[in-house]
Amino acid sequence: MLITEVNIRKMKMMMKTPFSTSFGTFQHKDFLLLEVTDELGNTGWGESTAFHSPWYTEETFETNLHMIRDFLIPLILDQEITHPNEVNTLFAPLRKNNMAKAAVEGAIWDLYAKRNKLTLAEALGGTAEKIEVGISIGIQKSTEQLIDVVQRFIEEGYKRIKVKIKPGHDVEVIRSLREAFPTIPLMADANSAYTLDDIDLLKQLDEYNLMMIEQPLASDDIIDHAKLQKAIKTPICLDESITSFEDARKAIELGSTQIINVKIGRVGGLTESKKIHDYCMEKGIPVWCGGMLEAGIGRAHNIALTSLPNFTLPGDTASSSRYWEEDVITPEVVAVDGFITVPTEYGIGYEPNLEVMDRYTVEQIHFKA
Ligand code: OSB
Ligand code: MG
Repeated sequence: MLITEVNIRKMKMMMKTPFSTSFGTFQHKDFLLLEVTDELGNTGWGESTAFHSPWYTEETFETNLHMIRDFLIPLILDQEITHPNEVNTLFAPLRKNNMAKAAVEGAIWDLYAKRNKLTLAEALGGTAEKIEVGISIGIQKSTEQLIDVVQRFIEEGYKRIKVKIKPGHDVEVIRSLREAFPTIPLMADANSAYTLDDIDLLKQLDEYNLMMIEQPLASDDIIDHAKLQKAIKTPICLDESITSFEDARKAIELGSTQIINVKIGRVGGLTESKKIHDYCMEKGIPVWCGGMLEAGIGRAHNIALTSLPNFTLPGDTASSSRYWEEDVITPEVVAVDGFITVPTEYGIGYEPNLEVMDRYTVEQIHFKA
């Protein structure tokens, strides 16, 4: 297929409720939507998942725009691509900037699937008809409020509850939650807020039967995580530290992680995500699909990826309505009793809702071969 056109939309959407983590609070999301067109008029959609500030990783939506506009589009425009697996190789001379690369690569995967009359899930080799999802809950004003929020999401059927922790907001919070909900599948995400000096505190979490603790230590570390894992029983799940297949291989080899959170953007695309998935499956390491507070296009990509067989733990891909007043796809993503049905239409399986999209589009930039 020949890529003949690319359209970038700069988007801004307000979150229904602010989302707080150890590194900051999200009130809105600035992001990019990409539409690629081939010589036959097929189209594919991608979403850049970077945030407005470099809190989670070094990328931002502005650095993504710069990379996509000035470096990545020139590499794919007027370019013959046989399979989306080739995009990784085309982008390899450019270092990092994984979320920018993933947005473009994702659009090409969608285009490829549509052109070949496949669902994106099928194109990736996924087989699940429905996927199990959990929910990630931001830091709340009080523990009472957190318990109310957890109660509400359990009633909605989410299959596991993830709560954010940070220094001063950890063991006591988890203790209260466990007391209120003795048997729910529960986990904590620290977003790199601790160091090995906190080892005694992190050990205390072993009492509360957590499924895992996500990214307790530095965002670029795999050495200290291996030391920490030797000292605690709770399985460590790496998020920020895994930016490639090579990171995953090394972290598993060192014993730094027992579970991996795969985010398509963080690892640079669907091809790399699948490579990590396959390797983890071989090594007996379960994976789950993380979230970046995506709008519908990104959410659809997550669902397709999660249909692969080693996504055995519930991911963070919740209903569109958990984040947005209205989403940019039709139908919106809906989790029923903690399950999302993998769509059966070709490509990402959801229609872009241009009317809604236009309402939140700040600017469009068009490229033609
Ligand atoms: O660490 O997974 C994370 C949100 C923003 C930044 C980082 C993370 C998160 C989440 C929410 O946990 C994921 C989602 O619901 O999309
Ligand atoms: Mg995380």
